[in-house]
Amino acid sequence: AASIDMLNMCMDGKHQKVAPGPEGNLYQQCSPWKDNACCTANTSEHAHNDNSYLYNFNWNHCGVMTDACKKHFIQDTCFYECSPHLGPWIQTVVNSTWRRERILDVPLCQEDCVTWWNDCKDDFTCKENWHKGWNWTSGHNECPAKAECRKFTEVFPTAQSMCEKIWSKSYKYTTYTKTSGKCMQMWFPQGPNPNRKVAEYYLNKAP
Ligand code: FOL
Repeated sequence: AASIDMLNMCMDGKHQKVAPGPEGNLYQQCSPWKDNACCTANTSEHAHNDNSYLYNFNWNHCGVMTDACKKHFIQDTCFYECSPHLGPWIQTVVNSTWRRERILDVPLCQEDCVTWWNDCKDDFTCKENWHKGWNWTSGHNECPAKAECRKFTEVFPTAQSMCEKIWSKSYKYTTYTKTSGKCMQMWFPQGPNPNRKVAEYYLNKAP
C-alpha cells in the first residue's frame, strides 16, 4: 500500500514488532538498534541465549559452538529481529508455518561475512541450510540421522557459501566494504543506523 514506508518498517516474521520504534534498552549485542528497533527488549535478551524460545534453535548441534563463532550468530539474530531498514528485501513467504515474510538477498558487507566465517572455522555443523530438515523431536533442532557433523569449512568452503546458504539466501555476499554505503552492516557501533542510507540507495536504484 502507498502508506508503507519501505525505509522504516518491520517484517511480518515471528517476533518482530508491527512497526519500528525506540526501545529504552536493548540487550548487549542488540543495543545498537535501541533508538529504532523492530525487536522488543525481551527478544533482544533471548537473542543471546542458547536454545532460546525465539526458535528453540540449538547452536551446539555438533558439539559446543565456540564463543568467537556464536557472537556472530547472536549478531545475526539481532540484525534479523531488530533491523527497521530491511524493506527493500522483504518478501512474502507462501508456505511457512512460522512467518509470513522473510528477507531475500540482503547485500551483506564483505567484512561482516568474512569475519563471521573466519571465526567459525574451528566449529562444526551437519547442515548447509539451517532453516530446514532438522530433527525436532527433542524440542530443539538436532542433526537428522543422515547428516554427519563436519567442519564448518567443509560444509561452507567459502565465506560466500556460508552467508548465502545458511539462512536460505537471506543474505547476498558482496565485495562492498562497510564504508561503501552499498552494503548492510550486521555490526555497527551505537549511533545513527548506517543501514538506512543503504536501504535508500537500493530502493532508488530499483527498476
Ligand atoms: N537470520 C537471518 N539472517 N535470516 C533468517 O531468515 C533467519 N531465520 C532464523 C534465525 N535467524 C535468521 C530462524 N531460524 C526453523 C529453523 C530455523 C529457524 C526458524 C525455524 C524450523 O522450524 N525449521 C523446520 C521447518 C519449518 C518450516 O519450514 O515450516 C525444519 O524442518 O527444520
